[in-house]
Amino acid sequence: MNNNFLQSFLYKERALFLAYDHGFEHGPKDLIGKSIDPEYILDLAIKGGYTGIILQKGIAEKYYTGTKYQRSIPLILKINGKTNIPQTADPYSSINCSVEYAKKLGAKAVGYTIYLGSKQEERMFADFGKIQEQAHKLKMAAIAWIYPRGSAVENESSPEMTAYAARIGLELGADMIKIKYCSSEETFKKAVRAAGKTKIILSGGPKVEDEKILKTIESVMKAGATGIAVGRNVFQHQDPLAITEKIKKIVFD
Ligand code: FBP
Repeated sequence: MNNNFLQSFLYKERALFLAYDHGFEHGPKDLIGKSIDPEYILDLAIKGGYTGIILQKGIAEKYYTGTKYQRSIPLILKINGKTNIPQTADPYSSINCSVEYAKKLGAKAVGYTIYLGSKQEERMFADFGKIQEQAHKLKMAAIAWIYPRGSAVENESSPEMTAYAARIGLELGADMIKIKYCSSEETFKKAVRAAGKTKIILSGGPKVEDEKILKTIESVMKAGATGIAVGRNVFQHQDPLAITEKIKKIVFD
């Protein structure tokens, strides 16, 4: 069964998402300068030509739904989240919004984080199973953030764990899987292959030098990724539009 639920998020069959759920995941310390203001981020996403914006429910309600932004950029509503305050070895990220409500807010996709290898992984597989079916019933895409994390995980970014994350996404029926970088183009290619017909996007990561993030993006695109979801490397940059242009050249050209 093939679906087209991702179509509104693709340009030249590629995806470039601006992630903005860090206020929840890491706290406002990540949102330096103007990036504390959701309208600044939404304007940036539109000016920068991003093909999707990732928000949590409250920001969507107050800044996106029924506004000019809703008419200009498709929304991926992140429907679970956790903070980094408890030092939990085996994390679980709880659901704070239903798929139906995400649809009401104008989302065309929902996003859900799974911590592969956490002692609570089975709860997340069960959650995602229901979310995926509900999303497809409502003609929305189900995007899985899959991050190896937990007391049983020795190396969160090993090539094996990265490919395992990709494969789990395929087997769970995700339309798109957001994974972190592993060591090289070669190893990332294995993850892309493990995901089969499910599209892979890179999760940007903490702010690094321009050259490093651009090289990583180049390497994942060569490995067959569909695109990237980037947050801190753009909105923590001194010139977010300039770095966006450089990223776009790699992703779309
Ligand atoms: P970045 O590009 O800033 O890394 O954003 C991607 C993302 O997945 C966000 O959606 C999320 O807030 C964050 O990374 C979670 O990262 P972690 O769980 O590693 O702290």
